[in-house]
Amino acid sequence: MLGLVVLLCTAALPAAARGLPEPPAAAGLIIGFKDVDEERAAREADRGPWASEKERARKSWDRSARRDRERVARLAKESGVALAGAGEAGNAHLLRFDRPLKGQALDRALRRLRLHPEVAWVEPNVLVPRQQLAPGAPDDTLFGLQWHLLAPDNVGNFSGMNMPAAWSIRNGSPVVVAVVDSGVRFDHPDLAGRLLPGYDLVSEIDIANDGNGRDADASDPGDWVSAGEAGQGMFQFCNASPSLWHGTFIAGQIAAASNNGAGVVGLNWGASVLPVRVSGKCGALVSDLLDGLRWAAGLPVAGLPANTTPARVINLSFGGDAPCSQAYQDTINEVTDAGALVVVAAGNNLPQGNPVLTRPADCQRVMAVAAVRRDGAKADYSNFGPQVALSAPGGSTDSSPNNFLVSTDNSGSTVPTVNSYGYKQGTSFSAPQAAGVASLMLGINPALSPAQLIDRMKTGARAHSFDAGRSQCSSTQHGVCNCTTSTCGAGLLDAERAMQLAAGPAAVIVPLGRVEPGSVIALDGRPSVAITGSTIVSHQWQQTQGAPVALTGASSSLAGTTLVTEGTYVFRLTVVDDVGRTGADTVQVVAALPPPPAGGGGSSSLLWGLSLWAWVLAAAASQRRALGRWSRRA
Ligand SMILES: [Ca+2]
Ligand SMILES: [Ca+2]
Ligand SMILES: [Ca+2]
Repeated sequence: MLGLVVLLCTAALPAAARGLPEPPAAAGLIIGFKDVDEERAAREADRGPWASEKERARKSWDRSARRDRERVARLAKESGVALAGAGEAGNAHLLRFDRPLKGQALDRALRRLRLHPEVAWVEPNVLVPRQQLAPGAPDDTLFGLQWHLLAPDNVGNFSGMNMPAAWSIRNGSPVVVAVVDSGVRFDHPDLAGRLLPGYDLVSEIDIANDGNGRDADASDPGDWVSAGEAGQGMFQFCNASPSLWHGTFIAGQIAAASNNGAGVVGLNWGASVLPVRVSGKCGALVSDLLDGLRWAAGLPVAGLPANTTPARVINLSFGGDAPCSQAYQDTINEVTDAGALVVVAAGNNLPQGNPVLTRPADCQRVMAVAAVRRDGAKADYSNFGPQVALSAPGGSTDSSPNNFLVSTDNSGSTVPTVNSYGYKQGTSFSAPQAAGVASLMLGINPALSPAQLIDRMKTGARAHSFDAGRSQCSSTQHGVCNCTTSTCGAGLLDAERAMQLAAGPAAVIVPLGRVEPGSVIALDGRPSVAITGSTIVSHQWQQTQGAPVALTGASSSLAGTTLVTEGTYVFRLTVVDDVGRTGADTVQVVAALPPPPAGGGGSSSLLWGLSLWAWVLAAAASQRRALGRWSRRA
């Protein structure tokens, strides 16, 4: 009852009192006539010689406009609307009020004209405000060095990600992006306001370097390896190295404070970075890394508080020297099923000289990102292979001039000192490009699943560059080479195209797991959604894998079938919205007898997630030299 009273009171209040923007006053009405103007139609049809036609068309327009003004005046009089004058509004007709009208007076005039039998439609003639300043050129002082954000010019900059055009669609989406990495420098001024607390999951004190195991402080204390530590004990395979501030750099790439007059620009000006610290000195334990993935996605991890800000996108810039394992794949499956896209680095030629993908880049359902140089060539360090989704700028020292990526950094070579900006290269830094763009897409269409994000980013990718002077990437040509769709993914990441493709409907299917053979299953696509303002008008199911089965209700949101034989089945749902945009997704179901009782324990050995830094370390010296050159150039 109270609600009803309040509602009615609210409705009776003027817009301004309700906190709504008041509708603007109208200077007149724009009117469309129901009948086609015969003279204008004749003018369109009758086309004489070019020179005389222009003159004839002008006279014809004047003639019909004069008559139309008389008609507007007559309509105004017949409708009882005071008229100051009549004119044109493009191809439509204009009725000028003798004074601006708003509120009820405007409503009355609109209604009266609409009721006239000769009027097809009426709209108020209002002032259109100036467009808000396009965020095409943020004022961050280092934006000029962020070549990889610019539109491609197809001359020197082939791999620019087209961010200014993407930002004109939307420059900020309040999406949580986890950076599962070395932690962050919370006090970096260009990350102010962009960081969630996150968590520190580094369990071994020697690796953690913060004096304890897992704790709530995800700040990066530095991950240097001293000459005395290198090659000893747990650091057996590590060389001496300075601290790298890896997570801080990636956090800035994704979500640095943008258009704040300082430092660098992030990809998503509204994202929150969830720092999930899993690595310290020498890298990360696989166990910490996989726990970190789970926690990032909001899944429970024993001994840790619940993550109240689960990530929709997870950036994982790690690699290893082993193929994807069940542990990785199972965790990735669960994280993906929880709705988080796992974006991974393709790897930096690990194992040495071998460009094939290793875990997690070769795992299923992740988005593996290879690195290209500014000219679009595969960066010499980047691994590649058929599992790569697409390529994005990763910086390069081997081109002339150097084209590193610039982002938030720290000057400390051991413990943190001055927060600064640094220059790096690696697939560690091509993956965050895709993570940032994915987070922007989720702001437009939060219903997009990880698979749909990958699919749409691949669809929107631009063609790889080609230079006749370079070899095609292959098992024997894996330095700087020409990418193809079978080596470096669907193409070059294009943020504008990806954002445009985000707006279609999202096919959403209720997940199916494992069933026993003979089970009747429901294929449920009812959660599918169109973006705001559209509706889904059709559903279509089809089988894409497994022994053929008959589907019932294949053209409805809820279909069904019986899985008679054991095996893996995949079904695809395609939805179409009312303006013809499509979205699709697949669901996998395994028909299998229950497994026998498990026996024996798995080996939970100290597997190392060999971080990609091993390679970064090797390049550290040249980076520092190059940084000097940049400093002089800048
Ligand atoms: Ca700790
Ligand atoms: Ca800590
Ligand atoms: Ca900035």
